[in-house]
Formats: sequence, C-alpha cells, structure tokens
Amino acid sequence: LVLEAALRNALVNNEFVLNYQAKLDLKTNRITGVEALLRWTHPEMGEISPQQFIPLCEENGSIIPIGRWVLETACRQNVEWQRQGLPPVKMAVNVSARQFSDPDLLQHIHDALDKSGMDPKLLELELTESMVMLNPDHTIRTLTQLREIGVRTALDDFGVGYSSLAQIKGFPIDTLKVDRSFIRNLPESDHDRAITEAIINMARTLSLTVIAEGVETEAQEAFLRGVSCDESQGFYFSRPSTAKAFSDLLRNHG
Ligand code: G
Ligand code: G
Ligand code: MN
Ligand code: NA
Repeated sequence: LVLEAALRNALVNNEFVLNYQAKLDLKTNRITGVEALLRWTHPEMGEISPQQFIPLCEENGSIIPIGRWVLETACRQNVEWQRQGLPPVKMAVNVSARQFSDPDLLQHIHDALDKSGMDPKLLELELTESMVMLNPDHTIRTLTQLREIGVRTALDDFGVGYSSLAQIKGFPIDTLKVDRSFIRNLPESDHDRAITEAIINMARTLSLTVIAEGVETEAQEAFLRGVSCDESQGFYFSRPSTAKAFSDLLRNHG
C-alpha cells in the first residue's frame, strides 16, 4: 500500500531512470545492442527493485504511462549516443503483458520513434513467452505490424514457459533469449548443456538469433562461443549501468 501510493507520484517526480546493459556479439566480440532496465529510487525508501514494483504497476495499470516513458527515454538515449559519434546499437526495451495487450501500444511505439527520430530497425522489444501465448491471434497481428515498421522482437526468458516449436514457428520474432536458469550451471551441467545446444539448434532452424542471458563467467562464455551462440549478455561482460557508463564502454570497447 505504501509502495502503491509512492508509485503514483514516481513518474511526475522524476524518480525513474534507465540503466543499460550491453549485449556482446560472440563472433566479432563487438557490442551489438543494449537492454534498457528500469530503476526506481524513492527519496525516503531508496532503491526499489523492479521485481517488486513492476507487478504492482501491472495490477494498477500505471505500467502503461511508465512503459511509455521507458520507450521514449530509451529511444531518445539511443539517438543521443549516435549524435555523440558512437556506433549505432540496437536498443532493447522490456514490454509487460498489460502493455502488449494494450491496443495503443503500436501508437506509443510510433510516437517514441517519431519524437526521437530513432531508426525503427534499432528498436527491439523483449516479450515473454507467457504473454505471447496468452492470445496467439493478437500476438501474430501485433508482431506482424511491428515487423512491417522494422521493429525487432525477442522472446525473453526463453525455455521456462510452455511454448512448443510449432507455436514459435508461427510467430514473426527475430531473437530467442535463453533464460539464465539454463546458463547458471554451464558448462558443468550435462542437462543444461544439452538444453542450451538444443535451443541454439532450434533457433538456427527457424533462422532466429539466439542470445544467452545471465552469463557470469569466462567458462560460460567460452562454452556458448563453442556452440555458436550468437550473442551474450550478463555480469561477466558488463553489469547494467548508467547511460554515461554505457557510452564509455561503447566508446572504449566498440
Ligand atoms: O533489471 P532487473 O534484473 O532488476 O529486472 C528485473 C525484472 O524487471 C526483469 O524481469 C526485467 O525484465 C524487468 N524490467 C526491467 N525493466 C523493465 C521495464 O522497463 N519494463 C518492464 N515491463 N519490465 C522491466
Ligand atoms: O527478465 P529480464 O531478462 O528482462 O531481466 C533482466 C535482468 O537480469 C536485469 O534486472 C539484470 O539486472 C539481470 N541480469 C543481467 N545480467 C545478469 C547476470 O549475469 N546474472 C544475474 N543473476 N542477473 C543478471
Ligand atoms: Mn529482458
Ligand atoms: Na530475461
């Protein structure tokens, strides 16, 4: 209840910021993209984790204006980095279930792209399996419209849901993000090695890009490179950080 009351003023009081975490291409060793991650610091309560407040925003509907702010802020930041002479990178934005079912989502995306002048091809939306499985007809319609304007989509936390190969095949998505629960015990776990390889092979068959999330060690990264995983994201290469820290990383690492 205290949190909900505080949330009501968070947007107007400028209490949200975005952090950014790099995505690394495992073949070229270049940064190919970045994920925007919402952070909330309340003046008295301090930092509150998105795992705590995002479910509340989903429930009370405030995820719609907050999600809109995230989209617009991420797009503006992407354009700003290029204005500073940095190489273009894909900008990934998390979309919640309620946002995905919101009939105004496409309009909000158009607005964010128009206001910022960002190239739609650099925008990637991260959706979870559970939300795309809820209403497959709506999902296909929405994904098709996004593809028509050039916006990319990724299935986040992939492998923990219940989507079958047959269903995924019908969705015009671009990327699978292998859930970090499969990465955690690599390379030791026989099971997780087999699952990760199976997801990578499946992604290949469907011409999807595959990225591993939660990569925390050199051994995990080496294993993933060895099985031709396309990209890697996690604390090993880079933790989520401020826009300034990310732009320094991009400038120095490329
Ligand atoms: O960044 P962190 O690991 O604390 O994120 C925790 C959870 O919050 C993750 O599931 C992540 O996808 C989600 N999350 C982070 N930022 C956003 C956002 O801007 N919008 C939505 N809907 N979820 C987010
Ligand atoms: O569900 P989603 O993939 O959007 O969640 C992103 C969250 O994962 C972010 O909150 C980020 O802080 C967290 N994260 C990113 N890299 C790592 C990692 O290497 N290990 C762990 N445990 N969490 C990570
Ligand atoms: Mn994500
Ligand atoms: Na994820």
